[in-house]
Amino acid sequence: MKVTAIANANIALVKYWGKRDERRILPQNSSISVTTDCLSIKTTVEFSPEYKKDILILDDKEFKQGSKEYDEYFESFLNKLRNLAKKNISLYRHFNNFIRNSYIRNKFVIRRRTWREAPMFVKVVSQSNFPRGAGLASSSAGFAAFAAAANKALGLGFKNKELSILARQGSGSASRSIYDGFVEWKKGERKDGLDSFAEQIVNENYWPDFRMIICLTSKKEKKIKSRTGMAQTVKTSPFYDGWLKTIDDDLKKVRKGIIKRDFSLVGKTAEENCLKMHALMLSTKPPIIYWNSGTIELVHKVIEWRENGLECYFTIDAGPQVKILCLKKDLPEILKRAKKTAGIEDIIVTKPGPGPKIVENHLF
Ligand code: 2P0
Repeated sequence: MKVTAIANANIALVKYWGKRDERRILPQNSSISVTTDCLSIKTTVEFSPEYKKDILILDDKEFKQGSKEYDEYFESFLNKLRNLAKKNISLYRHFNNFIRNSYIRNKFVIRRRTWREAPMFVKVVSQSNFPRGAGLASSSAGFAAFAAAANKALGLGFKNKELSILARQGSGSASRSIYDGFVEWKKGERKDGLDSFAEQIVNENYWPDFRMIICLTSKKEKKIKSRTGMAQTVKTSPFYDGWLKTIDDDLKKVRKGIIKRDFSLVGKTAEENCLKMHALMLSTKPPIIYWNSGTIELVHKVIEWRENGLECYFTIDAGPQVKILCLKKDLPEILKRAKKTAGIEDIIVTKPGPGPKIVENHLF
């Protein structure tokens, strides 16, 4: 069965940077994000015994089995899906039908394999409407769309909690893109990761005045992937324990700020949390410096505008892009000023947006 899903990237207000279990993708700390309404990835998946290998095409680029990216990002996720499929009864019928039909078609006797023995490969084609791998949380949207489509294609029947656990095993931040609005990924305590999933704090309509202005200072793919960078940080930053000690307080403030729609509390805490994460990156050996001159220019501007009475805050992820947090009433003025700032290549305005959707028009 061919299924297509669309999911949106989320931007963290309290960041995830470091794993306690790299294989299961279990984080060192909980995190909070807002799902965007416009950074979207559309993904079509089809599992079929007719495919002789996995075929993965992301933004027109094929990721071949055996390549570094395939091994690092897809192999274990695809095997996970195959294992889930084997446990699934509805697939039994699908495979038996396939085998019966091919028997009738070919008019020769085939050994009646059980569905458990049948090879199960997948074709995945995915298109994003924003640059991948540039610090815009593309893996959050990518794996959320992939998980949502696979859930339907394999008839898994997962609800949000299980879907969040599944998406997490593709990419940690994808666990949060399963929901609309403001979302918290609870780190969990269990070794098997069954209590490490995201939950919604409030839905996409709860705080209609919340805005994020995404200022792109470079569309190039970053040199250090988040996965590699965060592992190196956990191993080498002398500040990592200090970071973990402050997280509960940041989570509490951002959660409370969201529920009370207290923009100052959310903005101030998110900015401080982002700077702490970048202090970790800078203190990693070898250092991870995602910022460029446009990033620094905008950071200074946001602080200056705020000091002069225009309330706004910044957050920056694993890349050079600056996301300015503001309220709807201040959007036109901040946009005008951001456009005049040196080093900005493009600007995208976003607000709290929806979770994954299944759609009819497939990519192949
Ligand atoms: C976040 N980032 O909370 C943080 C802030 C980047 C900076 O989640 O290894 O791509 O696939 O779990 O999810 C980027 O990490 O890493 C990330 P994996 P992921 O949004």
